[in-house]
Amino acid sequence: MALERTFSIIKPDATRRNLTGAINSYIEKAGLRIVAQKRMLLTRAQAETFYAVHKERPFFGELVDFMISEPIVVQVLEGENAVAKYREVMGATNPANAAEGTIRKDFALSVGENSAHGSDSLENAAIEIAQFFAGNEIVG
Ligand code: IDP
Repeated sequence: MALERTFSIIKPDATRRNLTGAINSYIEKAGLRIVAQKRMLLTRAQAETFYAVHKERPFFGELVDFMISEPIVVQVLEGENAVAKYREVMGATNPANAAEGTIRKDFALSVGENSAHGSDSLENAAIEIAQFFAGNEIVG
């Protein structure tokens, strides 16, 4: 197993309900370290770029509107196998299908307002981290 970094977003439905600390405790209990973190409001352009892979999907407009509706918290998480591990800690995209004890099972409101984002590959993690953090903002 390798020490990896993944990119995480605590989404607007969660910041709105004051769940940043609660979600961070799921992350830390899983053995992942939060090595960078900032609260910010995404611009529409940033949200459209971040989710560009979904631009042809019917929910794209709704997703972008949601992601800019309230502040988000962007994070870099570090640990053994961090990409896959954080996907496990988050649970399935649709909270109805998420396993017990996962972030999405416990906090998500719907398939769209699902509280957390985590990179789906090591390659995408590096791209997403670079979109939001300068190297010297990440302290492992
Ligand atoms: P992931 O976040 O679990 O990787 P993706 O399929 O990459 O899931 O979708 C990205 C995000 O788009 C989801 O987390 C969710 O917020 C939103 N989304 C996905 N499917 C739907 C849908 O059917 N309706 C509304 N929003 C959706």
